[in-house]
Order: sequence, then structure tokens, then C-alpha cells
Amino acid sequence: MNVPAVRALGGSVWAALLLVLTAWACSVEDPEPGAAATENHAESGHGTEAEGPQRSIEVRNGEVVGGVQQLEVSLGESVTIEVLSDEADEMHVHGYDLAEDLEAGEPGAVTFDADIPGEFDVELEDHHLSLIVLRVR
Ligand SMILES: [Cu+2]
Repeated sequence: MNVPAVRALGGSVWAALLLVLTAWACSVEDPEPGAAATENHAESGHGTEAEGPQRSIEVRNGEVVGGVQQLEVSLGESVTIEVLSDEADEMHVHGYDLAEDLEAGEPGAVTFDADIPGEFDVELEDHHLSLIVLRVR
């Protein structure tokens, strides 16, 4: 590849490749209907609101039911994370620095645009308990 424009875009090409590989790996390991369906939500042709990735977490006796979860989303997607805890606490999305108070036994949720790339912990703040490892790419 010696077209100057391609060389200038070298970094992006690799990033795109990585994305493709990641998407492939993701679809093999963890098929998630929401992830692929939101691919073209930038199009505003139809009136229905695109639903981004969602994840519900339950915490009981200081532990995440089913263990810490991995959530991979595409940059710019609208992500919803819902947490149900048997004790009052606070959900904290690191990196985005979003916090949501949780009442015992009542689900609380945050919805946000994943516009910061990287890997972030979603934590039950007072328990210092990791709920989700969120990867935005
Ligand atoms: Cu925190």
C-alpha cells in the first residue's frame, strides 16, 4: 500500500481492523442482539428510537449474581445499565463519572452515550464491588 492517503490513514485502518476482529470475536463468544442492531442508528430515516446495548445486574449478599459481566459497546452507542441491589448503595460508572443512588430492592438505571473510548469499571461504590467491565471502542 503506497497510496499516500492510505498511509496517512494507517492508524485508522488498524483501528478499523481491530474493530472488525473484535466484532467477530464478540459475535462468536457473546451474541448480543442489541449490539449489531444499533449499527445504523445514525440514520434518522425512521421514527423508532434505536435501542442501544442494555445490561441488567443483580447484587445479592455483596456479590454479583452470575459474576462480573463484560459489556462491549461501540463508540457513540447509547448504553443502559440497570442494577438491582439488596442493599442501598450507589452505582458508579467510572470514566464517565456517572452515579446513581440505589435503594435496597429497587432497580436503578443510568443511560448514557458511550462517547469516551476505553475500558471502565462500573462499580457498586460503597461495597467497592465491580459489576461490569465496560469496553467502548
Ligand atoms: Cu467508583
